[in-house]
Amino acid sequence: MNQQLSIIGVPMDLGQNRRGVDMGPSAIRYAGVLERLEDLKLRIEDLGDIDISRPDRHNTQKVDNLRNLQEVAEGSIRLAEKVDEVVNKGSFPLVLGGDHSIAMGTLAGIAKHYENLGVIWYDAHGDLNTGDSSPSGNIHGMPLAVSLGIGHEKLTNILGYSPKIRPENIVIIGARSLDEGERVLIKEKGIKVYTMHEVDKMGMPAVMEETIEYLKDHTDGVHLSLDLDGLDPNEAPGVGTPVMGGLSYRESHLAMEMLYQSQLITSAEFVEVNPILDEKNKTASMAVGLMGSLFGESLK
Ligand code: HAR
Ligand code: MN
Ligand code: MN
Ligand code: MN
Repeated sequence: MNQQLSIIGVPMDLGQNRRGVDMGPSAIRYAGVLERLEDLKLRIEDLGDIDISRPDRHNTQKVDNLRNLQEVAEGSIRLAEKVDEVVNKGSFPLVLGGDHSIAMGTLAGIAKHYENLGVIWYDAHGDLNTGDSSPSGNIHGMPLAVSLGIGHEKLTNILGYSPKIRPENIVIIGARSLDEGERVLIKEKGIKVYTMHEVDKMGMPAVMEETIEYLKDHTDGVHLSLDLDGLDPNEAPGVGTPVMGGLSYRESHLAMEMLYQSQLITSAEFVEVNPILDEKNKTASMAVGLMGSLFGESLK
């Protein structure tokens, strides 16, 4: 794993309806991310936060069932440009959300540097909706589809190219809330998914072994997109769209350790931390704990 690391905060809350997730980056910094990773002898720079516009939320317009389309697209472009810079100088981008719509920008900045970027989508949701299939119009439920080139052109064409990733390079882990349109897309595109059913049946060690084996041979880099709602809301309550029956902290910690040992991960983002819905910054602390595990804290 690359030893120079660049932290980018994205105070984005326009990809969904609930207030507070824009404070995620602050909460994660407050939970000690810099100190924690510095202790691992990583060279860290904190690039601060990307500028996100603050429209009047009472008067937002939906375009083609896409809430805050213009503002989300603009923020994603700014993030993509920053991530691109970081990868260009050979540093590992560690992006802190913000809602999951930011993954479109992160992936846009990263994928142009790879022929075959792999993606691990650790999430209760598939985030494979389009304006047509979305029950909510919330763009945070769409970034994986957008990165496959499916969706509104303003989103799919960030940084002027599309698609960013191929369906066979994606592994979804922890899914337990998939909409009908998302199920169809998963089948049609042959996307690999370990739902909670598979995790329960196989156990996390086997899921991660298979995931690593699957991605190892045909990718030249792997991005980890970790939505904190992949974890169980009893343990990680500070998320906007909790779904019961999720992954435990121990399972997630092990998953991160196995990824560290694989040395496969070349970029990462931790999203959907909402400190207003949290209990004593527990979810942000959990995110920081998982980052520690991802960078080898307990194994070095
Ligand atoms: N699938 C639902 C929708 O599209 C809920 C999406 C919730 N998304 C996130 N990201 N929290 O995973 O509206
Ligand atoms: Mn210290
Ligand atoms: Mn998500
Ligand atoms: Mn989710």
